[in-house]
Amino acid sequence: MTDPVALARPAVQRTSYRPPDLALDQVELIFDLDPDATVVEASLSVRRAPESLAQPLWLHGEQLELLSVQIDGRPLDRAACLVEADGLRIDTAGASTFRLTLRTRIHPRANSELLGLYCSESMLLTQCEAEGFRRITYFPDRPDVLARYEVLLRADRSRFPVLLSNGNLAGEGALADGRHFARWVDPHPKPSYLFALVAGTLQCREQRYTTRSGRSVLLQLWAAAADLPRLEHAAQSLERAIAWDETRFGLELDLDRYMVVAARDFNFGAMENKGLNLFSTRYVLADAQIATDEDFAEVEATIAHEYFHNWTGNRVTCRDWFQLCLKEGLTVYREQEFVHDMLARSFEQPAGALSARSVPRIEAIRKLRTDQFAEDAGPLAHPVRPDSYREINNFYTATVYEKGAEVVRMLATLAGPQAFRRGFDLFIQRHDGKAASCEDFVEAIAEASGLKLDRFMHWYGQAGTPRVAISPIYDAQTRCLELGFVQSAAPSPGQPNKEATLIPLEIGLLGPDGRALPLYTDPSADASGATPTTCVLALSEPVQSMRFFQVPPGAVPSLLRNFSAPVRIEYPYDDGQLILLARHDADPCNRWDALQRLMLARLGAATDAIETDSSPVLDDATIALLREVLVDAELAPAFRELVLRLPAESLLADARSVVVPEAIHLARVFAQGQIGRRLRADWQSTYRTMLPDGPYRAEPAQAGRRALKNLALEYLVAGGDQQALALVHRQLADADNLTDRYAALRVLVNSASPAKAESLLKFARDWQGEPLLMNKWFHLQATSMRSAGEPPVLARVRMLLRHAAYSERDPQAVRALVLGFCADNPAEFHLNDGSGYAFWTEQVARLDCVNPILAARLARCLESWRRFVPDRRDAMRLALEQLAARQNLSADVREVVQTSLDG
Ligand code: B3K
Ligand code: ZN
Repeated sequence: MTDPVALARPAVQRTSYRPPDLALDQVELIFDLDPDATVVEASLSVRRAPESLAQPLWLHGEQLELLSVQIDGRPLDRAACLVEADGLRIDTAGASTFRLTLRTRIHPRANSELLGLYCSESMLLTQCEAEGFRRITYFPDRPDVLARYEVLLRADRSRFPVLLSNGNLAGEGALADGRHFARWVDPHPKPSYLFALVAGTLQCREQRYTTRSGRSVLLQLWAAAADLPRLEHAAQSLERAIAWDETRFGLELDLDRYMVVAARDFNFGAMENKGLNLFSTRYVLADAQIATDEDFAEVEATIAHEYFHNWTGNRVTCRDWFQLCLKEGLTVYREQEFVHDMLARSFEQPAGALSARSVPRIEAIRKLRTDQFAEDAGPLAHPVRPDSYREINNFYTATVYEKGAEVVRMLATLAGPQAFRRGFDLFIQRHDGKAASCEDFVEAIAEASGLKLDRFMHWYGQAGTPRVAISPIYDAQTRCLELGFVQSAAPSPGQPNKEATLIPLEIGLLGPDGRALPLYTDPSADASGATPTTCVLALSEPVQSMRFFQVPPGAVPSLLRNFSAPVRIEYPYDDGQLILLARHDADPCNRWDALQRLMLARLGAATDAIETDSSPVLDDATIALLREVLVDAELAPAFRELVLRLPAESLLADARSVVVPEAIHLARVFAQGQIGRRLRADWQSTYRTMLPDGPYRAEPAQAGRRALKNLALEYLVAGGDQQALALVHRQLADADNLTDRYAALRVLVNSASPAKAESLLKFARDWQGEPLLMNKWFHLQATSMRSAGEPPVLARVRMLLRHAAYSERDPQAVRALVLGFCADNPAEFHLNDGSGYAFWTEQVARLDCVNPILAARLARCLESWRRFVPDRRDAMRLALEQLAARQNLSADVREVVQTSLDG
């Protein structure tokens, strides 16, 4: 539905924050649930701030039908209430404490935005973050108003046998006319965005967990009956997450009951509602037939993420939505640490362990560089803590989440583990049960560590990715290496000038033989002692330098180890130095990074060649280096797979001054073919060596072997190996798991094989009753590569829009098919006939009438239009302008489109 206030809505400014003018001691909610018309009675125990008494009371509210208002049990005169488009103004005649009772009617079935109370299949459920509670009842719907909630749910028992809300079950029973009730009491004060209810036909898998203080907690995971066996992995992940938070952060589960519910229609991955997490099925259900290894990992990480919010987000919440990164950045950081520790547990033996453990970190770095660096360089760039927004839903971004996590990681690096933990504890202790700001967090870390963090605050306030240019001066006589550092940041929308910030830069030095050198920062240092081989420099000036002594000629610096800050490093590495780092760096992240740099340079040169109609080449030295990695049994298979997988087209685009999508695509296809063909024998033996040693297990070591095996398959087919297609078909037929089946199907679909149509049909026939698999099937086709003579991928996408398993009301299906095509298939989306942009305009406009949050996500696919070759640039600008000219755009889409054009 189009938001009628979209055009009028002014931007919200961070500096305009005012504390709430009321407090709520208690909130009682009664729901008479019905998909067509639900009646909500909300009783709020209000205490108004003395200075606000002369003003009418303001409550947020949207799309509500107001039935009645009472104050202290007395009906309020209609004249004392003014219903506005975005809320309700009530004249409370100067009363300071009173009980306000509001009855409203809402229409869950008509709610296609999936914000507030809505229907998913036969279920009723809620999504309130960020501002969805105001679509349930009139309320001070802001995160700094915390209250205790008691909830009474009433519904028809046969249609809604299960009735859930936050907290503990305080009673349930039968009512007249086949109806029943459940009463839930949440002992912990919470903001309205953490409210949740679920009603439907669900079953649960339950277990008990004893916390470290000896409390027994009931853990329940709810899903449709048929999905019950698919909750095992999530249940085990939840137990691991609870235990980890106790040992690693000293945080215990504070509830008697903790519930997780799987729902098909959900706008995001999951939601951390207090004691009642809601999950999109994709992020909670897993078994070998419906989930890939990646999905298993994502389920574990998401279960953990939502659980960790119980403290970072729920017990300590955000003062206002500008502080979103306070809960999201910190929780992503905690999630990443959890994933790392779980992996370290499964790779305890030394062979390949270091490289195996580094895989999630490298994945995180790659994601940040691909998604967040691009966001930071475009018109929608915003600081980790934005300064203004029109629609907060548009700010659940890679910057707030992923860069937000890097900001927390930098604090941990600067403070060191013990001081960071002391600061974290201080933050929790000080703000428990309250709403906090980013300053509160940084102050706690500063206090516990003694660090001076004033300059560090620029990380919260400045958009854009800082650059650190590093230049070496080596004096052979004194054996002194001086590194000069210049930090800078390009202007970003609304921020023409940037200040120097505090950057932790972890570095090491490699001798010409690849050995780690001790870092002597003092000329008279005694070379006999144990001197560290890695250190963290804290850069805080625009220009500064650092000297290292007793450095042999030919030493090579390893910079930004473990990606210690979200910056771009510029250093005049030559190929020989990169090869040295790729072979020997003690930091696996930098080994990977050195190879990335080499491959980006080679692919850049190949793109140049294609753009100028000459023949691309790939030199023997690069091929030889890739081979070394491929056959190095000391390295974990998962690490080798990461290193050997070519950078995505979107990352290659980031390195171009002008993006010509088809040239980038052809360059990547060329390199893939070369690497496949010239290393054919090695890929063949890798495929054989990596074959499974037994039935499928979703555990990291096996998953790593599968990943490398499937990469081998991809390269073999790309290299034109005639027998490889037979391997693909065999794997497709014999696989006992989705990872292998899906990988084989992908390779086949991206090949020129005429058998692909039949295999695609078979997959759909076999799995038509499984929405999760049908979405994968959509995504695979939407992101597929076209062979010579085939029609454009868009023709297939348009056909699939009419498939019975596709619905534009289902966010997962839309993400798989429409967003899959527009965001993850640059070569086909940016065809120079403009067909992709016409499709985009049409789909954004359609979706905006159904689900503006999702439409706004799709709208972002043109944000980097300015970077493209003129014909595409102009076509994209035109598409954006056409969309902007439409009258009834939602606030969500309008903000994205307008900012893309203006910025
Ligand atoms: N907090 C939710 C995301 C809600 C998105 C609202 N626009 C999930 C998470 O980050 O854990
Ligand atoms: Zn989160």
